[in-house]
Amino acid sequence: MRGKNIFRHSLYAILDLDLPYLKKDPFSLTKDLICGGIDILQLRAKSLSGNYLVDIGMKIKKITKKKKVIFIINDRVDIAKAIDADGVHLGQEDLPVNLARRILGKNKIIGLSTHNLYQAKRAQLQDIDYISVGPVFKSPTKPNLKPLGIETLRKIIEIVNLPIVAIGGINLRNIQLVLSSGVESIALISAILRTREIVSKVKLFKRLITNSAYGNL
Ligand code: 3NM
Repeated sequence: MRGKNIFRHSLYAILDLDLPYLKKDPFSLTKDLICGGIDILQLRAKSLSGNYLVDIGMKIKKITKKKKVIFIINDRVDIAKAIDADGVHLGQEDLPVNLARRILGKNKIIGLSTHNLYQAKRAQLQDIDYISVGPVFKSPTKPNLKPLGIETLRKIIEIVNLPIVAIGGINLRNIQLVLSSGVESIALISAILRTREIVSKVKLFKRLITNSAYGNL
């Protein structure tokens, strides 16, 4: 799974179980997101206990595996290892990348959050598979983070030689601008989860991403 550019033109959904507005249980949400056409699913649940997260994670993994959707666990390298997820996504303050790599092995995906050009450049020195860059715009999910803006995203794409996932405040009004930067992947939370029409919303985003791959911007 590592090595190929699995991020190119992908839709990366983040299912954060701590969000207050989720309309369904995690498994129905996973099925809806997959039915809409996501390529990658990240599970986040900062407030959940380890055993609960393992239980939910194992059930979600069964669903993603059957549909060939990549399944990433946020932050918890132990849980990713325990349930044999496809990889882990680390923040700047989480376990160091080299330790996560030692635990997960060379075939798993490791992603790292970056929030500026310095962090993105430094990420290239580490054994990782992709970086997220954000928040590009003001994010309803993380309203306290200062947006870095589309120009900084463009600069990072130009300079950094790693697959890049754009994140933060991306919605139907601004996605074309983000796609025009040439970014590999688009990560979404509120734009696809704060709705009752998850399947149709995801389909819409996926179509825009696919169209951009064929130059129909
Ligand atoms: N990480 P929404 S922004 C989880 O900048 C997350 O690293 C960010 O949610 C970063 O699509 C963010 O609702 C929230 O803005 C993204």
